Amino acid sequence: MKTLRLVLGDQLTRSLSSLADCDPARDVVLMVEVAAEATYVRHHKQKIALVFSAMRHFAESLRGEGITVDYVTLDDPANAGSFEGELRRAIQRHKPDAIVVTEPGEWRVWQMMLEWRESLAVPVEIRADDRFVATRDEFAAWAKGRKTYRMEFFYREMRRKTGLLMEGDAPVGGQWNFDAENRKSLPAGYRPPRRLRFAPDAITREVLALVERRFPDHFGDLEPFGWPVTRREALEALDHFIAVALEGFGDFQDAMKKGEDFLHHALISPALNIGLLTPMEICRAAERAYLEGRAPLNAVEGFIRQVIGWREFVRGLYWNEMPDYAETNALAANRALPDFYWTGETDLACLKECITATKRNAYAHHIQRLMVTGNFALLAGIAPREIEEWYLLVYADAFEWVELPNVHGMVMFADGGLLASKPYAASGAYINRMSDYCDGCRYDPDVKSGPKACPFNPLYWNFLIENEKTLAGNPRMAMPYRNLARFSPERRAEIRREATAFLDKVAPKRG
Ligand code: FAD
Ligand code: DLZ
Ligand code: SF4
Repeated sequence: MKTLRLVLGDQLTRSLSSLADCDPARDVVLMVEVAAEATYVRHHKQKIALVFSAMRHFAESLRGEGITVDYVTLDDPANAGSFEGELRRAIQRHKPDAIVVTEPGEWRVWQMMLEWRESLAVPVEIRADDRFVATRDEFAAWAKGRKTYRMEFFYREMRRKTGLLMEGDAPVGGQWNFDAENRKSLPAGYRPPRRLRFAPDAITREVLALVERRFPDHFGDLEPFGWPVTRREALEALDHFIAVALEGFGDFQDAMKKGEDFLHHALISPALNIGLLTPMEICRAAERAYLEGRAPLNAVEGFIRQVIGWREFVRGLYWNEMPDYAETNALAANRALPDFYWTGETDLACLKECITATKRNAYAHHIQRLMVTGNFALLAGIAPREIEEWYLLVYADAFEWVELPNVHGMVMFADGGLLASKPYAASGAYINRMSDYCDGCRYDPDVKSGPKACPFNPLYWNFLIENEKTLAGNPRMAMPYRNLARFSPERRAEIRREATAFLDKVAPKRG
């Protein structure tokens, strides 16, 4: 039986379920660069370049094994522009008996695949994506009967399942979680390790030219482009992270520093999310570093928790809750995304720093995403859809299964607390404590009102006032609401006035 095997741009893993029984003598692997995927949101230029270059390299490596790969480039004059159009053309060319695909990472594409089973003349088999630690069914079984989902409990299940950092049934070190040790700010004069960048080869250079030509007005700087685009490069990046940065990953996980875009973060999410690495291999590599005394437990546990905890948890939640999940708006947030999210032109120094880094790198580290651009969007009451689209297109690692729960649930609390027990709302004091961004900002994090006041301050209290009905009963919000209760009516009115005047200027209400 001749099988056509469609491999998507974030499925670049040799052990992919749709490639498992590939017969090089008969089968054809189909890979397609299509305008619909490059433009359904206006992805950062580096993200398109990453996906296309990694696809082209993956096709080469399959060909090296003797597999026939039918690769359609974006510039092919006959390119139909969509997955379905290209599948129809490929059916004409190859006359397969069956089509095999691995389930996609986005609900949108999942719906397309379900339709193909009805609309294409050839039977379509959709296989599970087994590149995750937990299956969709496992998460659903764990979630059943729970009103809210908490990562920490799911994470313990994943530790037991994988045996990572386990001694029998007990966690290594006697604790599941060492997060309390992971909130250090950087010492003065601290210099983080230098990170690996990969010089574009001929294939990548060709893709860079294509992206510049076809997507000149998409967000972000295309060059310098240094992301790993092959499995070999991704493994090198992983080794380098473990050798130079993992040691400080825990201690400085929440720290931010001007001009330092990467600190001790792994920089592996783009490669991991397109399939060049697998979650278990990166966790085993980190565990080995601990066992061999090359990295401390708080760093290694923290890192493994992000991967088999958060990453698996948000994926499970996404598939369990979609499509209704994306529609919720528990805080009725409805303001427009400020223009400066696209330009970086703002006098709030922290936002300027994180947004310009995002433009430069198609990357920002977690705490920048959560506590700067995310925190501002939460406090300002930006419409969830607008901020979600921004996060989906600006980062090289953004695919909806991982982006949406992080933005909708973790940042915006739009799911009313299904994912997080409380909103991650913070005033300027938090940003000042965890970064040096406030030094030299025209605003002052210690000033509460007036023209010098850090805008995060009135916005923080205004957020609490506006959402009092929804949030005041949350036990984890008891302290901020106790503090708010001490404010005089005049002080509350002043906060409302200052915050509204600021927001009406940068983020007018929709509708
Ligand atoms: P590190 O900080 O070194 O962490 C190691 C790995 O852990 C990451 O590569 C990632 O695979 C995993 N991880 C860490 N935190 C999370 C998390 N909250 N959810 C899922 N996986 C996690 N991650 C994405 O991969 N794609 C996204 O589109 C994405 N959008 C985000 C949006 C917001 C608002 C927030 C707050 C977080 C988002 N994250 C997303 C999670 C996290 O910020 C990135 O995974 C991380 O910054 C990637 O960089 P790194 O490889 O250097 O990660
Ligand atoms: C992100 C992306 C882009 C920009 N382009 C393509 C493409 O041309 N062809 C392809 O197969 N995949 C692409 N991707 C990744 C898909 O958007 C991704 O596979 C789906 O969103 C499902 O997760
Ligand atoms: Fe950001 Fe406020 Fe600090 Fe300026 S003072 S960098 S706006 S937190």
